[in-house]
Amino acid sequence: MKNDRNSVSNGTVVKSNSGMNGHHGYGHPMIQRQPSRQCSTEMYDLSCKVMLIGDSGVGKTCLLVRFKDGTFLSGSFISTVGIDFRNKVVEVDGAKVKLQIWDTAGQERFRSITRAYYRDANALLLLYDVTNKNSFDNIRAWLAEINEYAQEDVVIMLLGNKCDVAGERQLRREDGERLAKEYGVAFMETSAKTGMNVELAFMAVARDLKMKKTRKPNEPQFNVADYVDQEKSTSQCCSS
Ligand SMILES: Nc1nc2c(ncn2[C@@H]2O[C@H](COP(=O)(O)OP(=O)(O)OP(=O)(O)O)[C@@H](O)[C@H]2O)c(=O)[nH]1
Ligand SMILES: [Mg+2]
Repeated sequence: MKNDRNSVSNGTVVKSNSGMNGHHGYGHPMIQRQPSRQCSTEMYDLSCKVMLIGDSGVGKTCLLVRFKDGTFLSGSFISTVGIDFRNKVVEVDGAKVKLQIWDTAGQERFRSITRAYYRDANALLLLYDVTNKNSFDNIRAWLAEINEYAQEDVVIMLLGNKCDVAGERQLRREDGERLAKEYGVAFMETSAKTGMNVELAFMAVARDLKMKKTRKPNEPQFNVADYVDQEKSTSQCCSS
């Protein structure tokens, strides 16, 4: 079992000259954060890099905060600058899996920075906002980026976020399901506000990694898309 004692438990990496502030106190964007004094002592068996990607405003940072801290960032929207990460160790069938979760800036001007991180990612959570058709229409372009820059065996999960918003919904759940099927990726609707399916999205990624690492040659492959279809909740998500 590995020990995280000597590594940075969280950090900010930014290569831009933007003068904007970082997101919700997640570190000043202009400063490469120094190794944290409060190092994690958490032990783990496996570690996995997960990236949150998608248009600006779809809820990537909120999804990470919900998963990491169990809270929702309401109020005024502060767009992420550059790229930032947080670690969380979760347990899958008795094994401790460290998820290193990279929160990227959705704004176009940061695209070249975030691209540089794709090739190290084991899993990509690709978000759109169910109340914003444009963010959904851009998913094909995001998938093309993934195809170009990410590892071939990267796990991709399409997430329709903000499914708690009923009135302003512009996309039906079926729209997301259809697109995911076309590209052969896992899909579910999520809400960083209510927490719906948030834990599942990250746990499915952790499980996939663990299964890949521990699978014996004669055992069937773990299918993450089937797994989330069985486990996901659809009750609060109305398809208008
Ligand atoms: N109702 C609702 N609002 C959400 C949800 N997730 C995020 N929001 C709101 O959407 C806005 C944008 O959220 P962020 O998480 O900052 O968006 P982002 O994808 O990180 O944006 P960039 O950092 O610019 O790429 C904020 O005002 C959030 O409060 C959700 O699940 N439901
Ligand atoms: Mg953000």
